[in-house]
Amino acid sequence: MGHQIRNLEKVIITCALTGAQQGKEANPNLPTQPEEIIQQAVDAWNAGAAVVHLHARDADDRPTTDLDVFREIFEGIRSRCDVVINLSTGGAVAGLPLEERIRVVPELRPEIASFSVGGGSLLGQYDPDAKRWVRDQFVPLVGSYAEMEQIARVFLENGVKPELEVYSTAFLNNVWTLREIGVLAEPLLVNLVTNIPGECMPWSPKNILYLVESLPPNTEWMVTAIGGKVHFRSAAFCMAMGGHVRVGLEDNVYIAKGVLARSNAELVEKAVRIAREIGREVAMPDEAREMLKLRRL
Ligand code: KMH
Ligand code: ZN
Repeated sequence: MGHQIRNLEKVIITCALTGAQQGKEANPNLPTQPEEIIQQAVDAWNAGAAVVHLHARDADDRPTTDLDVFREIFEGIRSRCDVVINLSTGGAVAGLPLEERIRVVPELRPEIASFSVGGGSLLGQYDPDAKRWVRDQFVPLVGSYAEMEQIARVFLENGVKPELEVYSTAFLNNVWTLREIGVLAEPLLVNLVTNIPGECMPWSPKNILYLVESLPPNTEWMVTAIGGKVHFRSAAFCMAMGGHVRVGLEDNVYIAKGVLARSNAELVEKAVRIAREIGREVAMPDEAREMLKLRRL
């Protein structure tokens, strides 16, 4: 019997609104202040996103761990729609300390929060013409396995689903071990982050197939494909494979080659069109809650 294309579950679209890296210099439509982020979260939800992933920025648009800013955004979105909110504990790339970044979990108890399950990555790019490194930055993530386990327990105790950020295949060892210890609530939710120049997996169909086949059973997964070249190619490929999708200005500022996106919602609309064209139905927020077994708010 040939491989039956099983009835694929609905696709959860996550919209990554802001990030901790680029700002309005990359795209003036990238939202950085609370009101903008709240509005673009609602617009992304209206466009079909079941989950919005967000970072906070201070009054000067710099990444911040300030809980009051996160709370203003968190409560602003919740007062206007039922989208699932995934608060970032990221921002290591901006030098924000881990103990500050993790506070959103116990303090705000979002349904989901990101959790980078690795020690760190060297991010950088060599310019052969200029004969120099264009970027050369070590990004520390978690300092020890004991700390990684402790963080996982904080998520578990607060009923917050960790979106496990996997930047390299080696991080998958940690996912399996944390699962074995019993500190990750089923189903696991994994975000395979690809295409950041440096020690991060390059995006390719072969790599995605290998990574997905290396995940624990019953893991819900998506791919972050950084940059306009691979962003929607990845979305189409992952949806065809039965995976979920992440799109957003945090990861890609273009709607098409050389054309800046007008908003996060425009990126979500494109992902929804692709989903429908290949026969995947788009999950509503409550369907995503059911699929991911999120705690009842
Ligand atoms: N910035 C993305 C490449 C996080 O926020 O914790 C990965 C990310 C991690 O979104
Ligand atoms: Zn992020």
